[in-house]
This record gives sequence, structure tokens and C-alpha cells, in this order.
Amino acid sequence: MPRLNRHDIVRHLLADRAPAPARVEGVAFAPSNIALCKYWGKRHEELNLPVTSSLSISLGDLGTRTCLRVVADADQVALNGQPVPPRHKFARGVTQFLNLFRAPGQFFAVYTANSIPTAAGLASSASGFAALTLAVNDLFAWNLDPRTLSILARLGSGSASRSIFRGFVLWHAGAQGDGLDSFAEELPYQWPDLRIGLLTLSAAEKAVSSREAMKSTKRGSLLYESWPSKVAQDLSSIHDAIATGDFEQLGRTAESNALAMHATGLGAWPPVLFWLPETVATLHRLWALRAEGLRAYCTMDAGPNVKLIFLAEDEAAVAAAFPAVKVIAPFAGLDAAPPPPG
Ligand code: 2P0
Repeated sequence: MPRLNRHDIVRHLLADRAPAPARVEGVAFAPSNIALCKYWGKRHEELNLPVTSSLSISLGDLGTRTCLRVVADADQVALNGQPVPPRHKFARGVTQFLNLFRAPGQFFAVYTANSIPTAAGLASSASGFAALTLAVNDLFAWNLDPRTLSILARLGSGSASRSIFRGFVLWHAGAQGDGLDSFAEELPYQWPDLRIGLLTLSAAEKAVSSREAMKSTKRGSLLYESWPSKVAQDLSSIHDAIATGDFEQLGRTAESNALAMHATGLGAWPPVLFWLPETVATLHRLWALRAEGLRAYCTMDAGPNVKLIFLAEDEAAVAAAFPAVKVIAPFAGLDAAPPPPG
């Protein structure tokens, strides 16, 4: 079978839909998400097809809002109110993604704004590509179903497949070469008392992107061989914990999953280590406090920052222990929010 690329998949999914604007602008919001069981390693680089499934929690109204219009002459991209030069990595990512959808000679103005503090070390590519996908769907009134939207967002960034949805989200790895079975879906559970605490330990841009880090780890680390079986166990454990409301099991499994992900990087050469001294100090502090009874766990992504996981009843104790924490209530206001797309 010939190797498929992103254009092949989009052509197949859109069938006879044309990129003809149905309104003046397409507008959309997509939340950021934090994986409780991580996506780490691809089985297809261009299509962002993962080796394993992953499970995340979307961050309520923290995320990306995007407006999209058709304009003459050239693409224009603005981020948080500032124009972005066309050669900038961010603008190129946006325009290359829009190449998947545009008619010949069609150009776009893209205004995008993040409600996550940029320094918080949260990946904005997930909410960014999800919001852009939803804005395209809105501009052209394609009425694509959530599964298709998730697949399209994945072509921008793997974790964007999860940011199409709210609450707890499972991204199925799938097994097909075309990735049409690799999409996310919202799980039918709510946990209003669950809290995520962001601890920003460094706002510096990381030296190695998560894309490069997962690639070199999968290719070169013996420790990666155990990752798929770790994920299989953790997915099942997290799913059970969410279904039964077992906070300790959720926290323990999410923390262990993140630590195992980071450990695979140390087995690669050159080694991948995202942690700073502050990261290690925070872990030791968390573990010491937990030994004294604090009910809090953590997770970490492809960077040095730490995200705490705890319950509303322990928010004061967590804030006393970590005064810089920014607390997020992922399920707040979900009932009032518009329904998922589709
Ligand atoms: C996750 N990360 O599950 C994992 C944990 C980082 C560590 O998804 O190459 O920006 O665009 O598919 O989605 C970040 O990876 O990577 C990520 P690409 P992406 O949240």
C-alpha cells in the first residue's frame, strides 16, 4: 500500500465538501488538555498516529479561541492580538495546516488567542489545532461529526485530537494504516470536585520539542519497549478510578504513568531529560507532604513544569503547601457551555 499523507486523509474525509465560506467568519473555542495517561511515541510520523491510546482531562474554559476569515492576497496570522511573521514557526504550522483545506488561491486571516497563561508551560498546540479545525468546520458549515473533527485535528498535532472534547477524553490508538480508527471520544463521567494545579517552574522555551523527544525515545531507548504494556495497565486503572470515583487510584496511576514516560527518555541517546532542579525539588516536597497526609499527586508533560491533581476539599492545603499554584476546576461551567460539536 502506498504511504498515505495528510492530504490523502483529508480528501477522503471531506468527500465532496468544498471550501466555500458559508459565513463571514468561522469562530471556535477548544480547551487545553492534560493527559493522565500519556501519548508518547508514534507509529506514523506524518499522520500523528500513536503507538498507544491515551486518556486526558480537558481544562474547561482554559484553551484557545480562534476566528478565521477568507482574505485576499496572503495568509495573516495573529496570536494574542499580535501579528505573527509568516516565517515564524507558529505561523507556518497554521498555514500548512490550512493548506489541507483551502481552495487554490484562497487565503485566510487567523486570529487566535489563548486563555491559558503562555508561561504556564501548557501545550498550546493541542487546543490550537483543535480550535483551528473547529473554526474551519464553522466557516465552511461542513457540519462534520466529532470523530471526523478529532481525526482532522490529530493531523495538526496528536494531542489536538483530544481537545475537540470536554471532560475526560480517551484517544483510541487505532490500528489502521490510514488512521481512520485513531480518534478521541468523550467518556461519560464527570468529576466536579477534581482539581488540577499548575506549578510553573520555568517559562523558558524547551530545548527539545515533544515531537523530537518522543521520536528519539521510541527509536533509541530500550526502556521504551515496556511503555505500551505500562500504558495498557494504566489506562484500565484510570478508567476504573474515574468510573468508581477512586481518587487515590487515579492520582497514583497518573503520577506513575508520567514518571514512567519521563524515565523512557533517559534510556535514549542523546538522553532526553525535561526536568530542572526545581522539578526534582517539587517532587520531593510533594512526596514528603503526601507522607504527612496531603492528598495530592502530580503529572508532568514534555517540560519541567508540574501539574498537581487533587480534590476541591484539599485546595486550601495544596495552596498553603504550594503558594504559586494556579488552580483549575476542569468541570466548572460545563453544563452551561455549548454542547460538543457535531
Ligand atoms: C500528552 N504530550 O499525552 C503527551 C505527554 C507531551 C507529553 O501530547 O508531534 O504536541 O504534535 O503529535 O501532541 C505533546 O505532543 O505532539 C503531547 P505531536 P503533541 O499530552
